[in-house]
Amino acid sequence: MEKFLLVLFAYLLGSVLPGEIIAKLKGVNLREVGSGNVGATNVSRVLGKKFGALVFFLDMLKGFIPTYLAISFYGVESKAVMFAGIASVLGHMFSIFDRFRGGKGVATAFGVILAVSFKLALLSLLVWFVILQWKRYVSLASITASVVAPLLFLISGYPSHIFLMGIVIAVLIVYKHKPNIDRLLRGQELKV
Ligand code: NKO
Repeated sequence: MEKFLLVLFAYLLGSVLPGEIIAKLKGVNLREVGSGNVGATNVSRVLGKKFGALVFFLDMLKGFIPTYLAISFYGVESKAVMFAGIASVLGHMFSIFDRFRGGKGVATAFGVILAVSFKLALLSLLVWFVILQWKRYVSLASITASVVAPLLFLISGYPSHIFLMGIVIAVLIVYKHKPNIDRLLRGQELKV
């Protein structure tokens, strides 16, 4: 029961979309500008870097808090960690407060990884950063880092459900980047 409530909390917290709320307060509808996404990248495009950083931080906390709680209560060996992590990302991507729309899950997934391992979070961030510097596409950096992150869990000897959590989150992130992938293939994706 407690575990179920924690997973529910993760989904509900994930469903709160800081990007959308902050943009609305500034009188902007993110769906109509830039990439149309509610994530940190589009907020940064439309409202500037400071707001982008704020949205990244808040979206990241939505993954970090429930996953960290699950690990503190039940230990990383518990499958509750996997369910809490996936639920937070699902909340962000398919928000109950926004007719099951939402963001692409990258910052929230980063928070989940950070709760499991500071070292692997830093490594994922490094992958993201290197691809961004090299190719100048945020989406490509996010897709690559999300595919590499579960492999890092695998080779670092984490329990198999943590690896599975990473795979599920990576598949969800790639799925949500479908419009970006189409634009990348057509050479129409926006560079930074
Ligand atoms: O507007 O469609 P867009 O061009 O905005 O946005 C594409 C973008 C959407 O994601 C975001 C969040 C940006 C976060 C920036 C810092 C990310 C550091 C991530 C480290 C690795 C995450 C790995 C996840 C693993 C499962 O992509």
